[in-house]
Amino acid sequence: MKLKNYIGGQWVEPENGQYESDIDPANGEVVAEVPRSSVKDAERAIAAAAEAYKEWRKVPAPKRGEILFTVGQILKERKHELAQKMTREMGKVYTEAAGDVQEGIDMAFYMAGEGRRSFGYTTPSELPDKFAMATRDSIGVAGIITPWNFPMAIPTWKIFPALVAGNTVVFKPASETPMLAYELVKILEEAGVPAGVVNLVFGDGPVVGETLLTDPRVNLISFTGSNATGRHVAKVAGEGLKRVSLELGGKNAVIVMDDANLDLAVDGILWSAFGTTGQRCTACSRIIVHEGIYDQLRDRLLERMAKLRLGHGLEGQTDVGPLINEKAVQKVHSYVEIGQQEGAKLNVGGRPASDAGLANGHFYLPTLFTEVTPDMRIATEEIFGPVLSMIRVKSLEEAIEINNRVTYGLSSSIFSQDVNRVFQAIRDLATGIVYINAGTTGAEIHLPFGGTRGTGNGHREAGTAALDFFSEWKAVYVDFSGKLQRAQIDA
Ligand code: UN1
Repeated sequence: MKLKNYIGGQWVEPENGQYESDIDPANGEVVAEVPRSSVKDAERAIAAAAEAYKEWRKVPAPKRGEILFTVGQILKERKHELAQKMTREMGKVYTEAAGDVQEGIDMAFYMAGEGRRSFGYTTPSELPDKFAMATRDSIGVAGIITPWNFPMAIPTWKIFPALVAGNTVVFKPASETPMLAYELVKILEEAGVPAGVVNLVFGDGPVVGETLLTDPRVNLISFTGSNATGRHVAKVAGEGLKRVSLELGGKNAVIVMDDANLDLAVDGILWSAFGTTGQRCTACSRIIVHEGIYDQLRDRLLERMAKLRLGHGLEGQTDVGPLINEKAVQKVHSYVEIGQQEGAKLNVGGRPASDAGLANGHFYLPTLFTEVTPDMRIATEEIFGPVLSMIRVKSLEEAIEINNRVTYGLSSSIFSQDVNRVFQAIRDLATGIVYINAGTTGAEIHLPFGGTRGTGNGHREAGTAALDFFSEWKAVYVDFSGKLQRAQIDA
């Protein structure tokens, strides 16, 4: 199948005629051919979005919301088919792919409702016979740049609030997951999004993404990806005074106290460390464990890790799918080598999987390091793979301090049954998301999503926080006194 760009309501070939292959990471099969678009394609899409903005901003927000409601209905009908395609294109196991589509469905219905809310406020004026209110205004053209690890959820977190708030969109999805982006935009078209309101341009970051960052007709950039690229995005888009939202990953920790329910902790750790093969921004890659239960927890984890089955995500018995590509395998493996050089103890895993049946895919064995100290690179840098590091502590205070020491601040979790410890952790864990007695993944779409410090630049996605990013405030003063009233002077 040959995918096309979607510009100004037309499905079009890239002007340079260049394509590349979209590959199934579990077996190397080609899923689709994808445009490698040029700057010209990106500029045409931006022009179409700027033109369409003139009308879209005036469409009543409840009407914009109704279109999103239809999008939600179609996503729901096609959930199974979309999830299957996602597994083939990206590797995550089918049930997780279905969850990824479900996030898109949830976001569609949630943002559809925001069309009838998007509340501003009224407030008394300091002057008589004068009315004051604050309303949310649209901004313009949003450049949406998304990663491959949540091929449906993350684009919907960005595109749906952008649209309901009255902005138009140029969408540049990750090169690794074009098929799901294509399916999403086809659904937006089918649901009645007018021509030019959403445009899709496939291609490389340095070409298509860069054009979005530099073109003055783009007002907003919403980006999820690596910390290094995020800094580049902030710099280049900041130069043009664009509003920029960045979500740049994590080094998320689970804290396990000596009073924890250990069965539950083991379940939570395995799910958040090895689900999606560790390729979530929210994935758990550190466990900070009280010395009283350290050995016991390690043994239980090892026992359960030995049972994890690797395979194609469409095979029902698979627990852990492949990494996204060969480069990811090399990166993960280089961290395993670093961990060994640093003196951490490799307990299990630590190499690409070599079983028959996995040879053509990018599989890596779930890996556990123990005797990890808090400042080792494996304990501070984002690995984005199935590698878990176990750190020993003597107290909750020490655990929290270690959690907060890294540059990332997305998600954290604590397993404890002591209400005092739990509330201390809620107060002191310096991350944007905190879980109690659950792993570090599983954010719901109606709460703010994002993190502190190196995880981003202070914005939040999802929830009503998404509208704060995709709209700006307009303060309106209506004077019905019939005379000149001077604020601060006549009051
Ligand atoms: C991501 O990894 O970038 O909380 C998104 C979670 C999912 C979203 C993760 N709902 O793990």
